Amino acid sequence: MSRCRICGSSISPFMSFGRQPISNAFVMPEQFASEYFFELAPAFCTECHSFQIIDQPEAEQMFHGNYAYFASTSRYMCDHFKRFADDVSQRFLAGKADPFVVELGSNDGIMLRNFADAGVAHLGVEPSANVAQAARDRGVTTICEFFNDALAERIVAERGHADALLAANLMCHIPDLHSIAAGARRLLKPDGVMIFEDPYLGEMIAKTSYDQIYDEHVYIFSVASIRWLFDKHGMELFDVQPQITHGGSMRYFLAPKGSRPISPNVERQVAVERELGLHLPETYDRFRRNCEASRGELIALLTELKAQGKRVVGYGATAKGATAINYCGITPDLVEFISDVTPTKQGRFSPGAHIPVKPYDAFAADFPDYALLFAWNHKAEIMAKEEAYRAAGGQWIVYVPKVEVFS
Ligand code: DWN
Repeated sequence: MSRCRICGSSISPFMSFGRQPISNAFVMPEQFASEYFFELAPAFCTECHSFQIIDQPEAEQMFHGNYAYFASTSRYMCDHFKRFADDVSQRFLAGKADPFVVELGSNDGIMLRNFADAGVAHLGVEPSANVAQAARDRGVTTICEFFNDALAERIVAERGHADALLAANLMCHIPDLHSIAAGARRLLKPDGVMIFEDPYLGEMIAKTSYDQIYDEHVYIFSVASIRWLFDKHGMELFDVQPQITHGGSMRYFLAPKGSRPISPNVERQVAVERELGLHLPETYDRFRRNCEASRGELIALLTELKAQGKRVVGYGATAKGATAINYCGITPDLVEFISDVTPTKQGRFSPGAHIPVKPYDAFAADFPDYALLFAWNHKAEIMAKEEAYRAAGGQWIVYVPKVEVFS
């Protein structure tokens, strides 16, 4: 039995994905023998509605000076964060004298550079030194630290209170959310807002996108779980907005209690979650069965293609892919290599299964028969630029929302 990180109730895992590696640790052969593994097992807390993994590796093992993920590798995500920044400016900063914007987990500055370019005072808080430096190189003021209540106090002392505290694909990575929520309350001006987005539990369950569950994602949030948590810290959820990014995300809008009218969107989404049964243990039993079925279908397909002598190559060496690869038992025997545009991943091997990661040119120079789309969340963007592969007869394999081949 384990304790819920949010409310302290007892929780137990409803399934296990088995031994999993650090999802963004792309390794060299001399590191194979010392690779770190942990048991990946999710649980749902019926008391505070939080969905979380039982064990998570230490933060320093995941976020450090060689962090592999640079958010700006997707053109679509660059546009998405431009729209996010514009929306924040128009809706919450207009008319304010010298607004101050803070972003947690600001990565390579993909969002904050829009504020930097507009001359808005800003601060990125990013614990991985290499991506933090990439942000600085783009003119984004960034400190390389983990955010918590103590850092919030320091930022207030050194730079003042914030008008907007932003985060994207960050909150779900942090085990001690109470410290984040307390820090957010401390950092914000009385009329300030906290806005963040993360992969959404409702979408994950509906799409059986089990690969959203990996070391970095200690939580997958619902509206009910976010409302429960921030209520304990004098903060109120005043709006929510579904997003199509990362396979279906939710954007949460929070403010000090009583400072803003509450949109009907909040109650509406909580009602949707009850209809989806997100509060019921049987929903997670069904999810487990769906994961098992998906795994069986994907492995059967890859095995059959191998028997037919077809070449299969992975597309996008995603962190998500670590769960899919290691849970399903995908080996270099079934997937020849994974193509990825990120230089820090190239020439290395995927965590756990050790499938070679090669530059995009390796894919383009010798098209495979099938491309297994680990970056399925970027499907529209990737399909738009892979016309030549399609024209050459190349086929795609996806496994979310179901295992499927298409051309
Ligand atoms: O929360 C997180 C999300 C936002 O980013 C982190 N925990 C880690 C990371 O997760 P991921 O690796 O699953 O994210 P993506 O955005 O699905 O990764 C896409 C990968 O595919 C990158 O390595 C870049 C690569 N890629 C590519 O090779 N060609 C992406 C595109 C769009 C392409 O055309």
